[in-house]
Amino acid sequence: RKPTLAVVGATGAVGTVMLQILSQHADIWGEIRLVASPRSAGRKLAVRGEQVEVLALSEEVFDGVDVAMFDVPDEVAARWAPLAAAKGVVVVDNSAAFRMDPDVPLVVPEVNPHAARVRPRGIVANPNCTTLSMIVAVGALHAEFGLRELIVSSYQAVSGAGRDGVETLRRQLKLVAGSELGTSPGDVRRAVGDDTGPFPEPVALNVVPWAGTLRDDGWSSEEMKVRDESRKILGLPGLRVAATCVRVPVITTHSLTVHARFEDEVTVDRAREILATAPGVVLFDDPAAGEFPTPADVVGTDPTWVGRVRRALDDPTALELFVCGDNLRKGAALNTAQIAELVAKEFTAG
Ligand code: 2RA
Repeated sequence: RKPTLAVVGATGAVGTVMLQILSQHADIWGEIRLVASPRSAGRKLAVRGEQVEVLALSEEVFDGVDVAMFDVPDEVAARWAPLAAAKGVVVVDNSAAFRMDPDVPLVVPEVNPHAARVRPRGIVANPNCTTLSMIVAVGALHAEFGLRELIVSSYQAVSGAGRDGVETLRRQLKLVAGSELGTSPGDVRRAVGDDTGPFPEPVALNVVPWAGTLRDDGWSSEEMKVRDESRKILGLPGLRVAATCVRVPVITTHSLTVHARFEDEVTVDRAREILATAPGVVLFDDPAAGEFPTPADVVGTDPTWVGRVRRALDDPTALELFVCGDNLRKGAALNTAQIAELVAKEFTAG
């Protein structure tokens, strides 16, 4: 039989992409139920070419549901995912509420698909978009070379902060367009005003070395997620990881520079072969021809794009990469849908 799916948070930035993906992927689902906050209930959204009414989140909404994809704030997921799981629903959750719970697998289907089968709490967690934007490429290299250390810097798109992030950048871009701004200290700040939306500083004509909330010793929550989640997904609890997360004026698609150190010497030729054949990865790397991934070209696509593959000049065991991934697709909705599809196979297999 075809399993019943609920999409919880169907009206958000990621929920919208979830519905597009459900309309594009093979139609493996029976009923698809759309769920959101009471504020959005009654709206109709298109999925699989049909208009479906959005239902208000309640316990009853999970009656008869087999799998639920959640994209809601952490505190909403923390309350509702266990309630749904208690009704027998397998919850695939894209919040941070359960990612580091030892009884909740953290799954990237190209890297650790088997982890999705062991879910003592009935919940499978989807990683954060920053981790997801590079982990498929890094995981493929790890499988061959054995990863020892990861040093990354992110260049994160504003849609990682939701619709508010996108609206903030668009508003600020209008305020600075066609101007001579960006030539003296504080001129951009004065032009965009005090309302910097979800960001601590203006993001138009700027880069902001901050994403998430403050954690111990000056680290951001986003940087801690990259470290903790990479370790869990790769099954390397002692992996050395250092991340610096930066917001840039890009609407959608996170980019990262990656310095990855491995157990033994690596060659660029072998690394390129691995990246060229790894599922979910596109190697796009010919600097002489001006070819490398950029967010403006990658947005709207599914794979993890890799370019600028070099061996570190001072360490023959390390590689340098530039990686781009659409933070709303692979970084959120797509990976969640891929996990849900893995779980769905258990139902269709009987
Ligand atoms: C961001 N990674 O880009 C976050 C969203 N979960 O802000």
